[in-house]
Amino acid sequence: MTDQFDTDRLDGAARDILRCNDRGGYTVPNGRVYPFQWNWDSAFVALGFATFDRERAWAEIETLFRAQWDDGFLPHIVFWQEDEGYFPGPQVWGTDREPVTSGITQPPVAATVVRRLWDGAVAAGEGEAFRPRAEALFDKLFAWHRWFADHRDPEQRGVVVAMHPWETGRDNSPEWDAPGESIDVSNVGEYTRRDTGHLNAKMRPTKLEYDRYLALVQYGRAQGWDHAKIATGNPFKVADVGMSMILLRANRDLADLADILGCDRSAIDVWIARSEAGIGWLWDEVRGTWCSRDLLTGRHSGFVTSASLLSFYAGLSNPRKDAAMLAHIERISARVQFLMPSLDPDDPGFQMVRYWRGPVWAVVNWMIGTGLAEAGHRRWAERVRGDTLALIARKGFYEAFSPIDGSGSGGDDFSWTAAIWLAWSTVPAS
Ligand code: 9WN
Repeated sequence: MTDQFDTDRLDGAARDILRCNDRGGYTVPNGRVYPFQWNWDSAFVALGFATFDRERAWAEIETLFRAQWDDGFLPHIVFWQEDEGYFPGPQVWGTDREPVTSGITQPPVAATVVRRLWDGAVAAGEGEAFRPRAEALFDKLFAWHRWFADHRDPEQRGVVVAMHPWETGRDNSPEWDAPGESIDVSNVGEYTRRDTGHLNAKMRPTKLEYDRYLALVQYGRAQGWDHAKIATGNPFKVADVGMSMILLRANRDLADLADILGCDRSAIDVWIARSEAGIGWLWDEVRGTWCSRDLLTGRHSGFVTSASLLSFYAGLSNPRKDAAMLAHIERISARVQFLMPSLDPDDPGFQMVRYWRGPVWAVVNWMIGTGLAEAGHRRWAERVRGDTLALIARKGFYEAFSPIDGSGSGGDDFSWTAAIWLAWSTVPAS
């Protein structure tokens, strides 16, 4: 599949993007639109660096964890430097921390990445050199995952309850439309968005969605970013299928790391068991899909999204549900040129360029493809990988892509897209 691409040239371009977006120990997703360090972006970026600069890959994660709070919370943005180009900036968040951070988190991909960095170091005969760094990161990852158990699963269901759409990383997914209606936006006040100054507004969330994002930031700030208080009274509490699958996977990788490093894994095993027992709550029998579920109303979203397909990545195995998800892939593949759209193209709300309502995201494809390959669905895994590479080779390193015609959407020269290119250009999905 990769033979049709000019792999050497594209590998070089991808490395150049990572180097260019490197701000010294951390990488911005895109210099103009996102001038700070983002949590799950950095995890994926480390996968890219690992293909040519192992030291720099580890540093990416270590820098992120320098912003960890004492209770284990790991913020979604670290504002290492001032930059007027992004809204909402540190003053709006008002977390009063050093370094300055946001007050919400993002999907916990990092443990899975550290597990891979470790394997890479061992394969290169450098395991012992990296062991102290792996041990230090293990403790920090463990503290973050414990924070999830303490603050993002208030009913102890074995899922991850997002307190903000930004926390899910899938900001304007239609999964948040109905739950978002209970957010009071009447006191949000005036503000100026910066994203629509950089990018076509058609590719971005709407004004109503931004009002809701800001109302939730104002709510968290009014609670002094006390996550226990937020978990009790937040007007938005949605068990996110994406984060729930990603955390289950991350806990499996963290447990493996515990074994490798000789650390205690008993608490991690409890979290895994709780997830395995509880995640069925996110299966929508009517729609026949995994999807998010509003904790406040108990309602399933009913949407088939790219996050629905992370069940394989999570290591879940159920013949009936797996068959249903594979049937969704088959159906969707007949409707689009490039897998995997972030929303089912048969959904009336599908929009090919509006952010998380249609476009393909390379990082989500990496997780879907990895999971499908591990579950033995190699044909689909290779299709997802091949489509990802074809999109990038044809159009460039965009933030996301139309699944219909492949056009790039969002920012260009995007770090995580470059990273996934590097992680996938030479090796099959695994
Ligand atoms: C808000 C940086 C981030 C990604 C998210 C993506 C987008 C931010 C925004 O950009 O979110 O966190 O302002 O749109 O949705 O997944 O981490 O690339």
